[in-house]
Amino acid sequence: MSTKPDLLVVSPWYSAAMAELDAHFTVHKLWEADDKAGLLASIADRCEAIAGSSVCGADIMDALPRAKVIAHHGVGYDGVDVKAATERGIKVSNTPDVLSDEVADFALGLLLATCRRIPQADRYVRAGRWESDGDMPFTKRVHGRKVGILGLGRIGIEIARRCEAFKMDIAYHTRGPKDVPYTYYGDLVSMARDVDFLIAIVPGGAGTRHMVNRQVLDALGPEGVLVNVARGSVVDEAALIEALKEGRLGAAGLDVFDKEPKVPQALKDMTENVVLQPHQASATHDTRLAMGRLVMENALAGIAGKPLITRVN
Ligand code: NAP
Ligand code: 8YV
Repeated sequence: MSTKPDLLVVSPWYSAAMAELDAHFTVHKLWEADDKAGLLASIADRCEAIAGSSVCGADIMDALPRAKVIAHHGVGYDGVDVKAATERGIKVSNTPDVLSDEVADFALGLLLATCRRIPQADRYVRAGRWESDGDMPFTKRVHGRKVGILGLGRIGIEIARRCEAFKMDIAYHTRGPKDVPYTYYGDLVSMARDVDFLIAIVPGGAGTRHMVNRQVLDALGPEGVLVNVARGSVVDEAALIEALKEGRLGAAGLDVFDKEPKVPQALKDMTENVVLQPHQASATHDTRLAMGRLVMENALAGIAGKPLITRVN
């Protein structure tokens, strides 16, 4: 019989990182099990660690009464019922910092792709339109413009540093001002009115739900560009679709959506002013390996009764 501790994996992450779990744990893959209740019941008397990349609710915690730790894959843990975990004495961890540079690189890439219409230009060349129609219509300048960053935490600050390199005038909105050389706005609508680009990078959840609403989108305006690398829930998707359709908002670059992996057909249909990405801001081999290892280290620490490396609750 194995002496390795049991680990329940609710939902998967990068396969190369998950393969490393086997050296330390007896891994139980809930998402693959036909009889999920049966799997949970079979390990209920001994499983002390849970891990996952999406949702973890009280039902799973109650099915594993010996659980000491939930090691979440992702810095955003809005899918984990942290309140329920705390009530049950279960520690929760996430994967901050190791992905900040990656996500910030991607945010700037998405801003450039959206303003300079890089995906559209690729399609233009492939369709032979360069030869038949000549040069593509000109696009929007990025450098030297005004950017508003919604959320200036670990990732937001890295986005701001990259915006500095693009000689931008940088503003931000958070619940309180930070000790940074950028312009603070206590009011998101006012910031949206004053900037060319709005980049969302706040956590998801009830506190930020639909923060980017019709009023904010209208303040950003017909020449404005929204980049969302935060969570789908942060933006009122219906209001966004209307604003784009009616030309009240210029363009949007979106990595995250309300009901992933489903993306509204209306957004898919807008091929000229919208750039869509499959929630991949952190998805490089290096960063996903680092995130996976942090999940593993947190799960091991939790089982050993040691302080978690990146504890949430
Ligand atoms: P963080 O360090 O906790 O920063 C969060 C920032 O948001 C802080 O500046 C915070 O400032 C601000 N904030 C929180 N609640 C707010 C509210 N109600 N109104 C205004 N500002 C608010 O988090 P992070 O590491 O930068 O990550 C941010 C989020 O990015 C994650 O939670 C995740 O949802 C998302 N993310 C997405 C991807 C992707 O693949 N697209 C990858 C990684 C992360 P105050 O506390 O001062 O308000
Ligand atoms: C991942 C993320 O795509 O860290 C986050 O909050 O959104 C992304 O890095 C996600 O967590 C996959 O597990």
